[in-house]
Amino acid sequence: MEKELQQIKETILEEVKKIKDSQVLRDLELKYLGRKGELTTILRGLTKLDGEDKKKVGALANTIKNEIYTVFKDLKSSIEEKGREEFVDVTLPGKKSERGHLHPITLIQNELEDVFSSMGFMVLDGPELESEYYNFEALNIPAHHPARDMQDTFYIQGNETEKGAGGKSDLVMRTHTSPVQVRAMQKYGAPLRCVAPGRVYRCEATDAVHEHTFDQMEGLMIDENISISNMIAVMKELLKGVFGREMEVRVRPGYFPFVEPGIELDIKCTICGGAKCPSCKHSGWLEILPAGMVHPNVLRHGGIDPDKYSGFAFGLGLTRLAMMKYGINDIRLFNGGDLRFLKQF
Ligand code: FA5
Repeated sequence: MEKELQQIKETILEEVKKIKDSQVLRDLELKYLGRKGELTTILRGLTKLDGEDKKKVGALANTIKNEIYTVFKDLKSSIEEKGREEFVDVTLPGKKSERGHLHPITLIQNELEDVFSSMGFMVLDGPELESEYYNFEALNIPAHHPARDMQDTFYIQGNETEKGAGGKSDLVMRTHTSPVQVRAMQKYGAPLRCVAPGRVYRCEATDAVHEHTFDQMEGLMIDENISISNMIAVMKELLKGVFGREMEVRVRPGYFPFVEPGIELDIKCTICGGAKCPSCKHSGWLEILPAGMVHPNVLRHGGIDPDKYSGFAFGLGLTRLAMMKYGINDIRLFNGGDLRFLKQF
C-alpha cells in the first residue's frame, strides 16, 4: 500500500505540472480527491489494515494527502491571479496622455511667418553667436562708436576672421536680429524681402519688460523706389495679422545708425489699456517696433547699390509683442520654465 501511495503521489505531481486552466484543475481534483477519487479510495482502504501497519501507512497517507491538497491550493491561486492580471475592464475611463504644445513665442512667430509669407517675404535664420562685423560694423556701427553702448553686449573671445571694416573681429552673442540684414543682402542681393526671427542676448538687468535673452523678428524689404509708405503699410499689416484688429499706435523719431530716418513704433499697453502700469513702465505705451529706411552704408556692406535701390527694415520685439497679445504682465515668465504658465497656451 505504501508503494501504491508513493506512485499515485508521483502521478498526481506529474499531471499537475501540465495544468494551465482552472477547469482542468477541477477535473483532476475530482479524479484523485473527489468522493470516488483514486486517492480517496486508497485512503478508505486503510480501515482494512490492522495494528502497526495501520499506524505507519496511515501517517504516510496523511502526509501525502496534505501535500497534494497544498499543491492543488497553490496552483488554484496562481491560476486565479493570472486571470486577474489579464482582465481588462473596458468600462474604466482611459489614462489621459500628456500632450505637448508650442511655446507662446513659437506660436506668435508662426503666425507672423504666415503673415509675411503671404506678402512674399522669405523666412531666414542667422547665427546667435555672431561676429562683431555683422552685429555692428556692417550695420554702420564702427568700433568705438558710441552707439555700441546702446545694446549691452556679451563679448566672446574668439578668432573669428569675418572680413569687416576692421578685418579680424571677436565674437559676440548677437544683440539683435539686424545682422541677418547684411547676411541676406550678401546672399540674395536685390530685390529682397525677408524676415528673420530669432533669439538675441543682452547683458542687462531684468524687470517686467526687460530680459537678457529674448526674441526679435527682423524685417527687410529692398527694391527700387521703396519708401516710408511701404514700411508703414507692412507694419500695419503685421499688427493686424497678430491682433486681428487695428491697434492704437504712436510713432516717434528713433535713432539707429543703420537706418535713416529711424522711427520707434509703440503700441498702447494692452495690460492697462493705456492707464499706465509696471508692464509699460508707467507710460501707457510699449516700445515694440523700431524701424527705418536702410542706411546707404548698410546697403553697400550688403553689396547693393544705394543709388539704384532703397529699402526699409524693422526689428520687432517679438517677446514684448507676445506679452501684449496674450496679456502677460511680466516678460520673465516666458523663460521661467514654470509649467503652470506654459500649459495655458
Ligand atoms: C534694435 O534691436 C534694432 N536692431 C531694431 C531695428 C531694426 C531698428 C531695424 C531699425 C531697423 P532695440 O534695441 O530698440 O532695437 O530693440 C528692438 C525691440 O526689441 C524693442 O523695441 C523691444 O520691443 C525689444 N527689446 C529691446 N530690449 C529688450 C529687452 N531687454 N527685453 C525684451 N525686449 C527687448
